[in-house]
Amino acid sequence: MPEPGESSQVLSALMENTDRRTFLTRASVLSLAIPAAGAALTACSLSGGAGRADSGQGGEGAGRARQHNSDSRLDSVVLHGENRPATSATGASTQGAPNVAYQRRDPALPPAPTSGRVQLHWHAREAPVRISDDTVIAGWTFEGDVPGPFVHCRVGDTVEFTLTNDVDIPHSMDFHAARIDPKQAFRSVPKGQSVTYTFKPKYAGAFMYHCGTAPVLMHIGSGMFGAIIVSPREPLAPAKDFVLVQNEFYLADAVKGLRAPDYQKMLNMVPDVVCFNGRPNQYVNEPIRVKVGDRVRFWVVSAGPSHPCHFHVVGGQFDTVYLGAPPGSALRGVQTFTVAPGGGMVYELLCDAPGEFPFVNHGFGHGQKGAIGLLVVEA
Ligand SMILES: [Cu+2]
Repeated sequence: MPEPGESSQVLSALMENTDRRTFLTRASVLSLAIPAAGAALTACSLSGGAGRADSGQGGEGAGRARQHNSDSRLDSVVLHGENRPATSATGASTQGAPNVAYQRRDPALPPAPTSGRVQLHWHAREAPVRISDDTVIAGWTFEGDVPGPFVHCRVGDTVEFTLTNDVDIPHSMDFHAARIDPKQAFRSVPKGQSVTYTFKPKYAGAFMYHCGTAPVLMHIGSGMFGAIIVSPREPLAPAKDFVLVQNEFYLADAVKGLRAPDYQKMLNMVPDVVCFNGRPNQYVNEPIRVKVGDRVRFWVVSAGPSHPCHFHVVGGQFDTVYLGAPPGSALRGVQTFTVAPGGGMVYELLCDAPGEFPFVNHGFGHGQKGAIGLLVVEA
C-alpha cells in the first residue's frame, strides 16, 4: 500500500495502462480509493476545468462550468489533486461507530401529501449505520440512513428536490420516477454545493432512487438508494401498505467496530448480506402485523446494486401483481414475481387466514443472507 505522498506516482504508473478494468483491479489491489482513483484518471484526461465543478441550482452553471453526467463515465473530476483513503471509514463515518443504536426500519408507507406538492431538501453524508446486533457499516447515505427516506406522492404531484453534498466525494440523485434531462438534474455536486430540480411523476408504481455518481456500483453499494412510491390519482383498494427495498451489502472486515463497503466484492457480486430496508432479518425479529381480512400491498423495490428480488410469500398467493403502473396490467394468482435491480413492483395479498407468513426472496441463496421477513396475520 502506498504512502500518502506516493499516491500520485502510483496513479501515474497505473494510468500508463489505458484499460479501465486493469486500472481498477490494480487500484483495488493497492487499496486506493476507487472514487479518488477515478478522479485522478478523469482529471488526467481533461485539460483545465478540474475542480471547477458546476454549482448552484437548476443548471445555472451551464456554459461556464463543466457538466457531469455520472451515469455514463468516471466523472469525479471535482476531486482533482486530492488523495483519499481506501474506504469511507474515515471522519464522520467512524465517529462513535461501536455505540450506534440499532433501529428497526418502519416499513409502513407514509401518507402522500394532500397539497399536491412534495418538497425535499436532503443531505448526502457519511454515517455509521447499525444493520444488525454485530454489524455497523460505514454508510454513504441520503439523510443518514440506509436506505434513504421513503417518499410517497401521487401521479401529477410536483416533487421539488434539493440535494446538498456534505462530504468530500461528489454525489448526485437519480429519481427513476422522473423524466428529465439527466445531464442537468442528475449531475454530481462537490462538497458544500447543491443541485435542485423539479419533476411530476407520470406513472404510478414503486420507483428506485439512487446516487448516480461514478462508479455508480460503489455509490449504490455503499448505501445511497431508496424508494419513491407513486400512487395513482384514483385510489387503489383500501389496504395496509408497506415498502420493502431490497439491497445487497458487500463489506470489508471490521476495523474499530466498523465495516466499510468493499468495491472488489461489489464487482464480484457475492454479497455478505441481502436484506429488506437495510437490516437483515429485521422483520423476522420484529414482524409486520396485520389482521385477518386485511389486504396487504407491498411496494417492492430492488435497489441491487446487482441482484434481483424474487418476491414470494410462503403460504400465500398474490391476489394481484401489477406488471406496470397500478391499477393497469394486473396479473392474478401469482406465486413469485421478480423485481429487476433498479426496478419496482406492486404486490397485493388478501389475508383471509391467521398465521405467520414468511415473505422472502425465493432466490434462497439471498433469502438466507437476510432477505426474509414475517407477515403475522392476527385473528
Ligand atoms: Cu454518491
